[in-house]
Amino acid sequence: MKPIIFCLLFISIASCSPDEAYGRVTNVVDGDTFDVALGDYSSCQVAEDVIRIRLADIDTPETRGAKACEAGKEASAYTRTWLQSTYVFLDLDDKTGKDSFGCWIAVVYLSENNQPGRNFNKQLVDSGHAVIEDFKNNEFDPRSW
Ligand SMILES: [Ca+2]
Ligand SMILES: [Ca+2]
Repeated sequence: MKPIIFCLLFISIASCSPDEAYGRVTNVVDGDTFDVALGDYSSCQVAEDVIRIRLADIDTPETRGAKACEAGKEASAYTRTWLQSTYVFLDLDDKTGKDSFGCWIAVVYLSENNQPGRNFNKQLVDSGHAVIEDFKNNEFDPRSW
């Protein structure tokens, strides 16, 4: 039995994919930042139980500071409506990982029938609440979304 379990674990860690981590959104900070309480099998790169996610390669309007605006609040409300208390799959950045604020850079997939479904990064752009901003220091390429 044990070799089989090892194999399965190895496969899930080796594949760079939408299901590197899985968990429930516990707190939405703003349009592109939120906290996820990780589920049991999200073992790979992450040691913490709750991680803060920053959506990769997109930019939403600010909700705080000098550049705060109404559009920032609307983006936050949109993300809260879609993600608060829901389960999501995460493709974490394998290149840099966390940004300078300690947030994991990730592409987030909505859970549909317990499988990674819609790409939420793309959905936020398509809905008009964010724009693409392709940072080169991560593994993601928005052109492939
Ligand atoms: Ca990854
Ligand atoms: Ca990128």
